[in-house]
Amino acid sequence: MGNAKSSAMSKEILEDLKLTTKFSQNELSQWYENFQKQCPSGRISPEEFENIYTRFFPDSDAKTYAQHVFRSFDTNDDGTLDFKEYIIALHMTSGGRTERKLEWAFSLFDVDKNGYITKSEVTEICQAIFKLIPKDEVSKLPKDENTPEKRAEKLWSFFNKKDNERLAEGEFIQGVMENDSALRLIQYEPVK
Ligand SMILES: [Ca+2]
Ligand SMILES: [Ca+2]
Repeated sequence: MGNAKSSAMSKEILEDLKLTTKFSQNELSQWYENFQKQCPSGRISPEEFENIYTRFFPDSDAKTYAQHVFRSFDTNDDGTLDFKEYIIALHMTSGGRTERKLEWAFSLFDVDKNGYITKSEVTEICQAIFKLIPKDEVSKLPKDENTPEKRAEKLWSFFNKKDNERLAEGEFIQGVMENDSALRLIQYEPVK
């Protein structure tokens, strides 16, 4: 474990992460060490990522959602997550309604990464979110959001767009900022 060479983070990456996240040098070094232990190759594969999600959602099917999240974290599109992508993802997804988190949510919904969200992309993510929800919770959902299609319909209605129109990042963030229901519908928080 005490291999100084493999656990030392490159200075460049560390400086970059200190600038782009709110994490301290200590925190970053600590996480890097953990990351190295769990992931000696230094890269997380889609399968490893799915396994992490599956552990968090043992009563439902987290695979599809994990694939979407993976895509949104893999900013350089090389099919793996490196430490930097992982930490930036961690930074972006923590916190309730920060602009960063919503920027990330936008990239989650922008399935084809073209800079806009369509209603069919919203439906696709709602389908993935639905698979995360355990069956007994689905039965307790409000009538107008108890299927992926209804959830997508309701979410889309907050953005004042026609079905064939598309949504830019600023419009998405503003819409979610202004609506607690939209904020709730873009994510799934397990009942604790
Ligand atoms: Ca990558
Ligand atoms: Ca898109």
